[in-house]
Parts: sequence; C-alpha cells; structure tokens
Amino acid sequence: MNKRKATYVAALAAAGALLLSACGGESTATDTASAPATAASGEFPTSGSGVVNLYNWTDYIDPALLDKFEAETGIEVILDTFDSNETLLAKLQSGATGYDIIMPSDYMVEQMIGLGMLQEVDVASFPNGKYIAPEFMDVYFDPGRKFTGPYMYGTTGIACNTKLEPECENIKSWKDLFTGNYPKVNALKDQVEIVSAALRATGVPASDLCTTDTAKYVAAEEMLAGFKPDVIDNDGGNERMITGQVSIRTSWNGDTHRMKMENPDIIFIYPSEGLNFWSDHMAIPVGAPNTDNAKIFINWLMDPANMAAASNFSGYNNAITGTADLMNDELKNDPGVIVPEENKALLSPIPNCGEEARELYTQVFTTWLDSQ
Ligand code: N2P
Repeated sequence: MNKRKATYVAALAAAGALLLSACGGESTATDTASAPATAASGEFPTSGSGVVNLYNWTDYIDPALLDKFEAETGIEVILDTFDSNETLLAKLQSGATGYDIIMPSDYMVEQMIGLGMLQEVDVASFPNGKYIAPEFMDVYFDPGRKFTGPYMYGTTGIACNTKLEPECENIKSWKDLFTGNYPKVNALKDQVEIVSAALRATGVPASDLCTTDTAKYVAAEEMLAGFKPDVIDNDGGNERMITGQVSIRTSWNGDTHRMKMENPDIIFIYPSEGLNFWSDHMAIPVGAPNTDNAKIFINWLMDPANMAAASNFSGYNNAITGTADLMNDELKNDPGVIVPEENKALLSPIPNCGEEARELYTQVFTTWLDSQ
C-alpha cells in the first residue's frame, strides 16, 4: 500500500472510531433539522430554480430527502441511476451530457479527474465545506477537495442468510465462497470487486492488487471458473436476500445493513483475505447544464442533518462531521457498518489500478461472465 492510501485507510478507520465514540450521546436531530439549507456566503448560489440532473447509484438516496431538497430550494431533482463505476464512466464517455451531478467512487474520481471529465469547483470552499471530516479533506484522489464532496463510504464483503445456509459460519474467506459450490448465490457484477477478491483468494496481498503479473490473473481466473452464482448483478440484491430467493451474496456493507433490518437471519462476513474500503463522492461533470444547481445540491447534502438522513436511508457511514448523533441506533451499533477494531486491519482501499492492470481485470471479469 502506498503512503497516501495508507493515510486514507487510517482516516476511514478513525472516522469509524469517531462514530463509535459518539454512541450513546443524546440525539440533536431536532436542533439541526430546521437549520437553513445553506448558510449565506459570498458569491455562493444559495437559491436556484429549474432542475438538477442527478446520476447516482441505484437505491442510494432517500426519495423523501430529494423531496425535502425540492421544497427547500425550489430546484427539481431528476434522478437517473447506474449500477457500477464502469457503467458510469462508459455512459459519460459515450457522450451523455445531461448530468449535473455524478457519484463516482474514489478510484474513479481519480481516473475522471485525470481524463479532464470533472469541474474544479472548489467544494472545500462551499458554505458547508467546513463539515467535511478533516481526515477526508486530503484524500489521494482529490487533495483539498477541489472537485468532489463526500457522500457515503463502506466496504464489500459477504452477506449470508444463516437460516437458509447452515454453512454461513464456515464461510470465512473469499476462497471459501468461490470454491464452496454453494447454491443460491448472488454476486456483484463489478469487475474491480470480483477480480480483486479472486486475487486476494489466490494469495495476492492487498498491496499488490494492481499487479501486472499475468500469472496472478490466470490463477484468479482459474479460481473464478468454479464460481457459478445463480445471479450476477448489482441491483435488486437486497430484495433477493430479504425474500430468501438467494441465500449468499457478495455485498456492500450498507446494503447488507438494510437487508438485516428486514431479515435478522442475515449476517455480514469479513473475508479473512481482506476486503475493499471505498467511498463515493459528488462531482459535477464538465458540460453539466446546471452547474449552479449542482453546487447548491452538493452543499445542501453536506449539511449534517441532510447527510445523516442519507446515511439512515442507505445504511452507510459518511464523511461529514456532526452526523453521528443523528444516525439511527441500529446503524451506529451494526458491526457490519462500524468496523470492529479486530477487523480494521482487513480493510484496504479499493484498488486504483493503472491501465495495464485495469485491462487484465476486464479480461478476467469478462471471461468469468462469459463462462456462466
Ligand atoms: C448502492 C450503493 C452502492 C455503493 N445501493 C457502492 N459504491
């Protein structure tokens, strides 16, 4: 792991610790819920009209929160959704220009900045920029928060229904999952998540997940060849787990939190070879038709009361200070969301690979998909 990334993980772990230490405090929801949507400040556009086109992950923001934004700002939100960073990138690269706000993960932010796809709007200087948690200011993918405001962060492990799958307690690693021939499995359709997990399962350390040694990818591909989930996709997984249509899923921790709220038989497993820590960020693409409205939206969502509401819906932790006390107790007390001390060493940043390794990931992933 390089130094910048190590610092980022330490920061994420610290943020988790902060949230933990805030447990038991009295909720201040009523104090802040009525705070103005944006503090008046200089030239920042605090009121708008018309629309803002939000392109977000599926099922990742509370429709009621969007209603609140519309009521407070007079700006209508038009929501479109994507299922993976690669889908988002491909959509923009195919010429889609109608979006005002997009929500890439950390590694994709860095790629998009490198490709000149994001507007440098100096988010840190927005009125609510002061709420960005200090440890999330100088992140490797956007030092000083010139391009992005933080949304949720989380990790990717395994969700398992202990009632439907008696072997849940024996699934301790990615290798167990990939080689166990379990029935009723649903896997994420995400090449970075699946291929990095397969690399880990075949002995590649977290520090080497962007290796360009093709032998490592051959081994990962061989391991994945025996892994035949019933369903491979990113959307609809919560519902399938909750209803018992599938009993195991490679899963984001916040989505697993939401499953658990509906079905207490579901647990979140931290695979022993380690798992990816990622964070998602609000950015304004170059060519956005409503840049001022996008700034108002980003600023509004960085208000602690609004970001806490976003966490309470999505099931994830976030990088805005002052939200911990406003989060549901179930969220604050979920060891799948607030990473327990003994599991912190398992986390490493989701790999942000160069082009050569990215191509190898794509190859392994498409070979796996084609073999299903
Ligand atoms: C969608 C949330 C997933 C975010 N439900 C993954 N970065």
